[in-house]
Amino acid sequence: MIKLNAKNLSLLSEKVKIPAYDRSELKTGILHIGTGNFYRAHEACYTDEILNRNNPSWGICGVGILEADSRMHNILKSQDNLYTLMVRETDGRLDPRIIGSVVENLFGPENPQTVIEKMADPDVKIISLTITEGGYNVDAATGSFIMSEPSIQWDLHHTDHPKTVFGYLTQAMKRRRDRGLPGITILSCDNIQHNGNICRKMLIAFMKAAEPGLIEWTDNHITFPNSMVDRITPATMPSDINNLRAQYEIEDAWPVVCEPFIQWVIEDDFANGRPSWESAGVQFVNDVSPYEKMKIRLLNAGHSLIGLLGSLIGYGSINEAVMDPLLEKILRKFMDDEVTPLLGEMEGIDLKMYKESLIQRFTNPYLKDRLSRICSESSAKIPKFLLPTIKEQLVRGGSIEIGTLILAAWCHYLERAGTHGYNYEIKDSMIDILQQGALDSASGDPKAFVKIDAVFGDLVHSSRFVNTYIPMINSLRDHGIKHVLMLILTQNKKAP
Ligand code: CS2
Repeated sequence: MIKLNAKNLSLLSEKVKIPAYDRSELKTGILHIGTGNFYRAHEACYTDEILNRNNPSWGICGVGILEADSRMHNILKSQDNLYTLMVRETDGRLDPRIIGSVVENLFGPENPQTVIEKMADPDVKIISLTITEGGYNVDAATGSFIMSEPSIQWDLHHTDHPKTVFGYLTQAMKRRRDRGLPGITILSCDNIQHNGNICRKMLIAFMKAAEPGLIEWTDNHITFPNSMVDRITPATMPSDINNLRAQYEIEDAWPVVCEPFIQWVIEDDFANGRPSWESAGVQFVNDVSPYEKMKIRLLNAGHSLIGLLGSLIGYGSINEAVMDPLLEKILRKFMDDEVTPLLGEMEGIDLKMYKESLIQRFTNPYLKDRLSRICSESSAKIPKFLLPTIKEQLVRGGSIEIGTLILAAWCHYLERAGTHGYNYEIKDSMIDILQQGALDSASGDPKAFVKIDAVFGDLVHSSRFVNTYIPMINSLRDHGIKHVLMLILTQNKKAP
């Protein structure tokens, strides 16, 4: 068995691709906050590709700012920041490759000043983020920054050891301004439409309270390109670690598994240079909106559909659930009837093919993407992935049936969780509020769940929505998910 680290790279089997560049010559040009699996399968992979083509100024410094990031930090440290990317081809082939683009790793809770100083390093020209949909601290009802959030209040009063990305960025940008450094790009890589604009809006809102004098400098020196990111990256399972050992004799404590598909579309608006990621396949465009809307409303909302409905039926993984003809049909119908009419024409994109490719990607039997991953943090995902579709359809008088079913299924799933026979592993920062709403809705106040303002905003004021939702949740409780699915699918068949 060969422990993965820099010294042992040359000992690995020839079947494993290793970095073709000298990692000791790399400079850190990118600092990335949020060192989870997605970034390791996506940005770090694209960057590894361009480093192979001799671009030594774009090494990455990964930064974890949450306590929960400590395990990743320690593992990467023990492996000289190397890890294995295990690409799962649809025919079962495993294409392992060692990613070398991460050259440093810092852990904020241990040493916040080192992180702030690194962000202010003149060599660092891009700060990229995968801080999850919830990390932007947006109030779903108003679209504004949640100033009352305890960690934000902490950051306002403890500027030396912040907890949130806003506290870190503000302190670092202050140093950059005071030192007369050139601008920098803040590149959001989360699944939010207009992620760059939202990131800017939230940072400025924080600065207004924390450091108002910095806003003008920020406006003149920082760019926030919008971007669309895509690669399905399941949580790593013990069996993945064992596979790597058995098939390749690699001892890697936290490899990443992902699908072969990868896409990144970015607005070409960088304040201080960028890697030539296009040579690795990244698309640079003037306006990313159509791409992000298509991806978030079809893929991510499609995932939530399969995740929540599939959990009610009893499935464990996306591929298993999407093979169920009822779920496949409802997914297709949701994409065609409820999302596609909102997307319009997109130059260079064949929507029909795109949707077909999503079904193919979801059915990859070797990926085993757990429904629990998809359903986690739904309170942050649903407002970004699904509610805009329902709201736009309400305005234009279009169908909201399946979108509403996803919300009713979510309520039913929460209401069942923990009861006998349903061991859903639910991870959600709003779990208590959500579960209370779901339970109240089952015992007398049917609207209680969708009344949760911080998630659904004013949706409950639409009588068309309420009149669709209430029979749906009642029917789920009385007859079960399969019955409701069959009803929707057969009713619509008969419709003219
Ligand atoms: C998923 C995404 O978390 C989720 O709910 O939909 O992580 C999805 O797998 C990625 O966005 C794919 O690019």
